[in-house]
Amino acid sequence: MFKKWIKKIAGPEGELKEPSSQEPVEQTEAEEPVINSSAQESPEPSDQSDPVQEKGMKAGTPRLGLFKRLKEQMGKTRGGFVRQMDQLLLGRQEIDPELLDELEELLVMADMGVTTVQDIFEKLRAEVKKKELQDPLALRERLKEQIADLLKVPSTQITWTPNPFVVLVIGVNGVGKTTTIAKLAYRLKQEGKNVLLVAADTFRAAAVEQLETWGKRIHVPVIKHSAGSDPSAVTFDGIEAAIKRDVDVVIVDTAGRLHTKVNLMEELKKISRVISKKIKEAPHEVLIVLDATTGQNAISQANLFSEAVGVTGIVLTKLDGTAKGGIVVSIADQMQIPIRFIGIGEKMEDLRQFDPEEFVEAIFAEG
Ligand SMILES: Nc1nc2c(ncn2[C@@H]2O[C@H](COP(=O)(O)OP(=O)(O)OP(=O)(O)O)[C@@H](O)[C@H]2O)c(=O)[nH]1
Ligand SMILES: [Mg+2]
Repeated sequence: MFKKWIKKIAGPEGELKEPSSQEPVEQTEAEEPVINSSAQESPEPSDQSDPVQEKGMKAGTPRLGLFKRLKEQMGKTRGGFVRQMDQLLLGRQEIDPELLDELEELLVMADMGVTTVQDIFEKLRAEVKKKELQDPLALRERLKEQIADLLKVPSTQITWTPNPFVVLVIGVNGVGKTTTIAKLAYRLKQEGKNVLLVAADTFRAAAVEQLETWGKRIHVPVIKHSAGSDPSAVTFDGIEAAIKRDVDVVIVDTAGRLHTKVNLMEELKKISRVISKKIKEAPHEVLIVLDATTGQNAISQANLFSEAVGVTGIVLTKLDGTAKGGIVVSIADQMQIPIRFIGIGEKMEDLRQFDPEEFVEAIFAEG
């Protein structure tokens, strides 16, 4: 019986999702960056309507509703492993070894990662043995605390200075890089920052167009070249434009897939080098975007990208789409790279600064 529902909530092992819009094309040999190449900028939008009212961006949520929205959007995780955990604990008078075993299995199935879960339960079992933990409710509280602790990876906040502050966004195809960039740009703009986007995903025409469309919607300029051109060249022009225009934050969008993975990493290294040539200490932030619905796969992706370019922060998207929100814990524990933002939906404000306490409260909340 237990095994049956555990399978039901866990679902099949998450495979990498192929985005429908992406057609594989031959990768062209990367050229050396061209100084003063014909950088094009998307025209200033003539449409001055409220960007949040545009298609795909529903009206804003009042500030007070932020926690409520987080809780709602994490509904799948709460309804998934958290509810199953509560069903296990409900009605039990004491903590017996079977309960601990079943809970442990549940957390592994919720993508929390075998090593992470083992570490948690080693501590819990020791506390039970010493009679520090006596009843299932106290166990639930302790588990919540432990998860919150694991999520608190020591980190400094993003400073967004010096300016232009360069953010390089990387990750495999379809994880939500471009959408995240739009949400982040929107957020920074709301804070009064002058933002510039660079369309360095020149792999397919649709990618440049997608970023341009977002740029128009949120009224943020986009530096682009034509599709198929050298991503490093457009990056070079983007950084140059950012310096010239006194931009506060410049965000570089990159391709998620080229001909082979090796080439993608080489390309990213090259983009990063081009940025540092213009601004020595840049990119100031290298954000890897990971899709929560791909489960443990996300960890191997993060490792792969980290080896190639020094990742400084993680964005975990599509947390609204998984019953196995435990992946957050696994990533924080195993990567030891701060989770900067989480994507919890398709609205503009659904990119949240990651707050471990708030996150744990939201998934463990009643109702
Ligand atoms: N539900 C949900 N969907 C999201 C979230 N973030 C991104 N998406 C969706 O994921 C899909 C892919 O997003 P993109 O931003 O195009 O992904 P990408 O990484 O830029 O993809 P490539 O350019 O192909 O490498 C889109 O349909 C987005 O709307 C999120 O937090 N929640
Ligand atoms: Mg993209």
